[in-house]
Amino acid sequence: MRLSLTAIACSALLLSACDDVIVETPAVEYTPEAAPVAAAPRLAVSPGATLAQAGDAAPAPAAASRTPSRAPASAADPQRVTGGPGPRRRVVEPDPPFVSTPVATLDEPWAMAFLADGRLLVTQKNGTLRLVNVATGQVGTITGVPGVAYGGQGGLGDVVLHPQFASNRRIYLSYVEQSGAIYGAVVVRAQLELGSGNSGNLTGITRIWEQAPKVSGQGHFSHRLAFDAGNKLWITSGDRQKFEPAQDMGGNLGKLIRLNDDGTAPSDNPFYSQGGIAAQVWTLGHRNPLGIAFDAEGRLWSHEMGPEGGDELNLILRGRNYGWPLVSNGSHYGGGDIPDHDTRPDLEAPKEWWTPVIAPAGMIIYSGNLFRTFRGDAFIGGLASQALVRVRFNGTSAAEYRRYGMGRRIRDVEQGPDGAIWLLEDGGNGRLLKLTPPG
Ligand SMILES: [Ca+2]
Ligand SMILES: [Ca+2]
Repeated sequence: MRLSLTAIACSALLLSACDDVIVETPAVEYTPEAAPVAAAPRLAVSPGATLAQAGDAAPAPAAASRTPSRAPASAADPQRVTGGPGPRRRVVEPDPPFVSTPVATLDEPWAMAFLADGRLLVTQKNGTLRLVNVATGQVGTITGVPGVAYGGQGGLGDVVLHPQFASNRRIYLSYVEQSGAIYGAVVVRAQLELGSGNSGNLTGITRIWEQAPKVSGQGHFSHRLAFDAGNKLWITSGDRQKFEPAQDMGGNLGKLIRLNDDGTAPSDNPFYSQGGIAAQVWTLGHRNPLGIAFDAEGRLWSHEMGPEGGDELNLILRGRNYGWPLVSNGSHYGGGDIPDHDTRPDLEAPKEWWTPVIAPAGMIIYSGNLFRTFRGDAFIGGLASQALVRVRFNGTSAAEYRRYGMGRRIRDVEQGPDGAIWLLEDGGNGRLLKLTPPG
């Protein structure tokens, strides 16, 4: 193990913010092997933790009982080395490291995506697609959105741009549809035609994917979307609160889905040779994944809500089984036991997990230049925890690093074109917040 000069300096000075220091010494390089991230402390579920039951269901007034995490200022924490060759600049992160500015107010906002011109598409759960001029706070409406089944956890869901949006004007939307007494999420693609004054219209709507089977109830749709650099579309598909379908390769509930941009299954998917729905599947054994993001190395990370306890952050690996409902570090609501992940090493364990729950929703892995010390860290919205949860990675390890109380349930997180971080508060009169460095 190589001990860095920075580590020695941090030990000597016991600076609480030492892990945010970027040191002026080109001779010292961060090596993952030499700087393991300390495991986050585990707190037992408190007697009052029944609020966790509402984490992914309905707005909960109380916050989770776990105290905001401060990673120990140990010499083991990796320093952040940014920039190219040459002298390092010393950067000490302010605490808190951002100021929050409300920009607009929306009705049950759920997801957002920036256009290249800096304006922001925002979905509202009731089926309305908004276009926000974030410079003025003015909010317009994009018409032509298909009818959605609004209720429970369902409605209009995610919105993402095709990687070649500039030339093809294509966007992708997820939403819930109803057939009689059963429900399921669908994904469509459409052309976005922009009008004047933050207005616009969708044309050429084409359905490219749907949950199968449709089932009763209006929970755990998940239906978060992401594109990778190779134009593949990723869809999180929740277990619809039906448990066993997450292990059934005859359906796509409780799975992570990987598709070509036209909805067909790529021939290099892990279960492609099985045909049918299995051909769409990348991973299985998921519960309610509401956040998905790629890191700078192209690794895919997804978080998911646990039951009573056991929220997870998973590194997504081709063809793996993530265990739900066979194992969970949480328990069934009301205390029914579920074996923990460590009882089944054949099933992929989370890289970080939370009990009590944070109720994660939305996620970015920061790659901007506005917050230099944020680069490479994940920022996860917290519903029950009413927080922005920051996770630091060390290769394929991950641990909560900071937790910023926001006083409201946070539904989604995005990174803006200028590197600012944007949050959507959950529920009626949910505000769009812009986070920028203080001062
Ligand atoms: Ca799991
Ligand atoms: Ca358990």
